[in-house]
Amino acid sequence: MNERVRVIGAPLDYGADRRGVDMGPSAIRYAGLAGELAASGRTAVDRGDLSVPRAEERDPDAETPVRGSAKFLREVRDVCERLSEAVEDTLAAGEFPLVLGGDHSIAIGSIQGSSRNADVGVIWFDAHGDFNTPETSPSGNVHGMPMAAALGHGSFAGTDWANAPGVDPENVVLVGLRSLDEKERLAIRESPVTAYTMSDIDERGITAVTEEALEVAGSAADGIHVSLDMDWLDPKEAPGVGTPVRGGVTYREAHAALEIVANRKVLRSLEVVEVNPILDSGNETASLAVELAASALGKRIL
Ligand code: 6HN
Ligand code: MN
Ligand code: MN
Ligand code: MN
Repeated sequence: MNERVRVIGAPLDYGADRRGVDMGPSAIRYAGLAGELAASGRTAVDRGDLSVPRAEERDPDAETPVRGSAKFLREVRDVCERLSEAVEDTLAAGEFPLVLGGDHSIAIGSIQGSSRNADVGVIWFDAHGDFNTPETSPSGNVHGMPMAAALGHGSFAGTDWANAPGVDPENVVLVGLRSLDEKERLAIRESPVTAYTMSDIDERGITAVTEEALEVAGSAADGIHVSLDMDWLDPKEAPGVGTPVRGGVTYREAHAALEIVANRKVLRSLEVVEVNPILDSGNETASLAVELAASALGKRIL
């Protein structure tokens, strides 16, 4: 893992219904990101935020494969293309990309950027599978689609902006599932990805599940991209998210998982998404996002 961290803000909220997640990068910085990265023994450089046009000035249906089926797809694509470049350039410069969301649709860009000309595994910590396509999505929100987009499913197939050819679905692991749409559920079952529900975590414990996830994702030759959706945590710990689902992982389980990730030393890129300061209580979710990023980057108590 590269020692120098490059922070890239992606204040995108086109992929979700609830406004406010565009303020996530600011809230995460305000919660003390720079200090925690230093406490993790990293030197960090903050490249600021990618520019994202205001949603109020855009037509959600300007470019969708089926009308209304993937809202603001053109805007999401535009930001993801630039994010993909930024992540690729970061790795090429020998630095570690830390991407701050923004809603989860930005993962399309980070995964593609991280896996260009490389063989990369993905661990997706999330209450949701984010495995919809414009054809299956009940909401039309692109933040419910990024994993399927990266794997080139549905109308994402053959597009050059969404596919991440460097990611083999055999090396993709979803961890913490507890809310799936019906067609999304079938797509996950039919796909070669590995998926752990909250029941798996209940039965086997977070340590065993995370170690197994690292085993599966870590067989990719060039490392792992971790995508951390803050709604992976229980809403009691992380209330500031747009699509909370009861029954998530605890504060300690989340830390344990990301510490295990850090111990493996295979982390190639990291993103933290879905922090919505408007829905948060006292920047609690942003603070937790900072703590968990620090754990993943190697911060230790002793
Ligand atoms: N997230 N499955 C729902 C949908 O609209 O497709 C929820 C997606 C949530 C996405 O939290 O990143
Ligand atoms: Mn480039
Ligand atoms: Mn998600
Ligand atoms: Mn989610």
